[in-house]
Amino acid sequence: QAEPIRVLITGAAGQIAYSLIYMVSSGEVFGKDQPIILHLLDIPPMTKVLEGVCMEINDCALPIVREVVATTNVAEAFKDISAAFLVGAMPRKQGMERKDLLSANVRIFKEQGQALDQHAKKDVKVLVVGNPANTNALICSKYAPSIPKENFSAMTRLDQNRGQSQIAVRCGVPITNVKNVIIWGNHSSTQYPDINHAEVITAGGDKKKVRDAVNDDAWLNDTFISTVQKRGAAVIAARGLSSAMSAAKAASDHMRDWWQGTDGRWVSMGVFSDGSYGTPAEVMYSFPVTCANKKWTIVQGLAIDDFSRQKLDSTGNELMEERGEAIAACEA
Ligand code: NAX
Repeated sequence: QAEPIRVLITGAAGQIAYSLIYMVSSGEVFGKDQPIILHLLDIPPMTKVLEGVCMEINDCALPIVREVVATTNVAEAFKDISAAFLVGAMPRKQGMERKDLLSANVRIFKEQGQALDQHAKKDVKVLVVGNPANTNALICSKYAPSIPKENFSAMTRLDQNRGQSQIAVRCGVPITNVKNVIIWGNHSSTQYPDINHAEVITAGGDKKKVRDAVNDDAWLNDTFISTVQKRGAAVIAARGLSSAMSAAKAASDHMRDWWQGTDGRWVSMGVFSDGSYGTPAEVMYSFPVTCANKKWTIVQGLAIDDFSRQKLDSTGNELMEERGEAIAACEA
């Protein structure tokens, strides 16, 4: 049998982790035959909650979980890990400006980047979920120079799943009939959910471009985009809490596809931009990618019309601004 791998989940006492821990521990992500040693990190005030989570992990009687290392010590948490879900971050408090939140969080990700550099395996795969996810991932990579930049990513899969689900409902087909919805740019309200290259197998069994199948440009160019962009706020308004089950599902989809490959399917991941599609280089920009052999490759050659161009640029500009603010906060 395979040797166990060490998998870190930070923010382990929080609400996303509460769903994510089970998804990872059930074999969904790394495979049913891959034993894991779970590393769980949270901050000292959450020690007791973390103990409760550990009790429940034991009580789940999970065959692939060989050991649980629950800790508030960063070095111990990052030691010899092969994969990391960086979920833990400071939530926005009342009266806090976006800038204050950004500088508090990027400092957490600076420290965790340094810990990755010193303690993790050099081929570790890092998924940043904690917001601002793209910029946190960038900072993490900057402070972990011994680990390849390609090993860092930010989560926009929840936005992709939200977009695909909106199209599936609108067309009255199962979610598996919808392919290649793209999220470009930042995981924020400037993200661009793009259906221009997406396809659907219609209820009648025909394969069509989503634009032709839906046949309602006003809905696609306006309602669809803003519904996906504002879905997080809609969930908070309804539930009184932010998205957690769907965020955990998206995190496990993201890591599973990276680890096990996509078989040619496109998925969206925030990755280190090489300037493809005229995007700013040196930011973590969400692109359509395919994954094979634990590596992602940006899908190339897609036509970008004027409407899309403007949206790709505006989310890229926001990432450049965040990058400047984040680097200044880390060097202050
Ligand atoms: P919770 O507040 O329920 O949990 C966060 C946990 O992180 C807490 O237990 C907290 O103590 C811990 N934490 C704080 N600082 C830490 C540190 N330095 N090291 C380790 N743990 C630390 O939040 P939850 O709903 O789980 O959301 C977590 C993060 O995901 C937030 O930043 C949130 O904004 C972000 N999200 C990102 C999404 C994405 O698509 N990229 C979508 C969902 C979610 O909103």
